[in-house]
Amino acid sequence: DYITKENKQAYQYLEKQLARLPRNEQILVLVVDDSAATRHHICNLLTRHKYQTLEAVDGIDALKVLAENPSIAVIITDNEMPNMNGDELCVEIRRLYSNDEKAVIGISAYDTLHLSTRFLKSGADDYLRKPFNNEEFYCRLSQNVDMLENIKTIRLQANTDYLTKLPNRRYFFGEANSHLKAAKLANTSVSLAMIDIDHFKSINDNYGHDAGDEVLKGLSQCMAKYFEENLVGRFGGEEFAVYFADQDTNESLQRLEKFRLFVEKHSPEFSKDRIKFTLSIGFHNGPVYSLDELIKQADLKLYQAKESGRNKLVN
Ligand code: GH3
Ligand code: MG
Ligand code: MG
Ligand code: MG
Ligand code: MG
Repeated sequence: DYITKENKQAYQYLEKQLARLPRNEQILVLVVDDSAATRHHICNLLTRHKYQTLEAVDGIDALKVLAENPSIAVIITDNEMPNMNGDELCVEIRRLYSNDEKAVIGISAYDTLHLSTRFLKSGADDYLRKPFNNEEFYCRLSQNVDMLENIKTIRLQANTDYLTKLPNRRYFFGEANSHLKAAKLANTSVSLAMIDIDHFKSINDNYGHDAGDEVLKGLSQCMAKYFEENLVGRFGGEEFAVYFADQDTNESLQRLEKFRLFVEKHSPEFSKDRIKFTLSIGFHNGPVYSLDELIKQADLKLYQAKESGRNKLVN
């Protein structure tokens, strides 16, 4: 009996490490194989480590199951199947879903025709040859899941303003620009508001930079709720933008005015120093401009709001 007590403990530890229970329960894996026995074998391995599983009997079936279950993160596919081979399925999956969203692992017993290369060239992220070692299976799967999660995290961080957790300027521009393109084609008009805190510098000067940060965070939370149906972004220090897609102009203006009045009244609730502040807002609606032009126009109105006494909405 070569399994000593220490070995056994180490092995159990490894098993636990690999299982990563709380995470795996949230990972949905699609197993594609024309052999029911193989499907069941792989699904058993997956459920042993708490992964969620779905099955498909061939490529056509796999594409249908994928369309019905957008949360599938990993696809494990056989190669030799009726209708569509595994590498053909990979090509089709990559036409529909990027490597950032879904990982594909090819599995096959026959590797005479450089199948691993074909799989990888067709868009698979990894390849396993049958019969495979279970630990290698878990490791490769886990690495692919890690990769998907890292990409998700990096993308979220790249799009989010660290202080306020609002979408940042980069994300705002990307989203607004793609909507603007569509609006241009549809010949619809779009609106944008620039929102700027009045005399924010004096908040920093009087209460300190941390208090200023608290105000920015509080206001941002409120803004995210108030404009949850629109695109909100932090543009710069104490300057925010709201892009109104497909919303009636009067409705947008009413919402902004309501928000301005809410902040005027409730701003002390945003910080423990109960700092009172107000907002100036510039709004522009027009037939489709470029985003830069739209921002320029809204900025001009914001400037007018500042010049004419602040704490107001100019459109
Ligand atoms: P106005 O009414 O004309 O907008 O005046 P203002 O004081 O609000 O505008 P100004 O542009 O003069 O000052 C903005 C200040 O915002 C200056 C800068 O130090 C501060 N600021 C920028 N980013 C941050 C931040 O992340 N945290 C804090 N606490 N302050 C910031
Ligand atoms: Mg097969
Ligand atoms: Mg300001
Ligand atoms: Mg200023
Ligand atoms: Mg400013």
